[in-house]
Amino acid sequence: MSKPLAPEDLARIADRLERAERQGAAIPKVTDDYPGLGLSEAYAVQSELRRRRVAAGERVVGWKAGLTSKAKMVQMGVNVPGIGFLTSAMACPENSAVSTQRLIHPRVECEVAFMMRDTLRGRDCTREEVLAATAFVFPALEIIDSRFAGFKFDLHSVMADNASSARFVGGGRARRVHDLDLRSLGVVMEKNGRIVATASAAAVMGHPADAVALLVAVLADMDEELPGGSIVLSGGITEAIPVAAGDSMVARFQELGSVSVHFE
Ligand code: 0L1
Ligand code: MG
Repeated sequence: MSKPLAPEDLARIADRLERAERQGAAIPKVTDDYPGLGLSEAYAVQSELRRRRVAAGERVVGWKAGLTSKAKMVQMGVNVPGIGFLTSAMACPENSAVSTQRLIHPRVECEVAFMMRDTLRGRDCTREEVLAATAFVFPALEIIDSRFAGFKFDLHSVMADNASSARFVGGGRARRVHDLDLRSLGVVMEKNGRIVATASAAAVMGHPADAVALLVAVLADMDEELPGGSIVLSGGITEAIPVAAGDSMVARFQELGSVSVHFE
């Protein structure tokens, strides 16, 4: 077992990640310099990044589960899901133009988003509890942007990096969960009018609500809860699609309509 990192080391890692994000410049993954970084220390760095963003005036508007589908795990070579926070500064309007200027190597994921009505807490949260606490679901695109060179990392590095969170877009139609079978929802991803991926939402842990339950359990490990009023992104259904300035992405969901974004 390696020695725990000192608080100054965790602050230094947060400094590096914050600078990389602000400057849009990649850095080596955290474990290259801190091979002993544990998972709880990685989440402590993530919490420090969250604290700094809130201190700078951003609001935490929700959370995301990441690496929740086989396609994503295979793409990234990481086989354990994790979570990240979402702030008001990351939210982009439906069909808006997102600047790539401050992004390093953005990729787009299509996800089922949950709007929570009730607060959830605890390590044993179930799919049924998630569905009962959900006000509605809607389709979303998440724009991820690893701060690490070559988009290459391990689980601990990427969780310190807030699970590669960068921007997100909600759109389509809000639907009540009890009017849908979330497992069998099909989605088609298009880049510049061409189909680049298709899948069903069951790809996310068998049911996207299970990803929300997992997120609640990870929050419980940090002595935190998922507050009512939070947005939750349940994880990329297909692999993430690389984008650059000039590209347009659309995800067309069965039952939920479509959500789109452009890059400039
Ligand atoms: O939202 C995600 O699934 C991303 C989690 C972190 C891994 C990645 O950057 O692909
Ligand atoms: Mg995602």
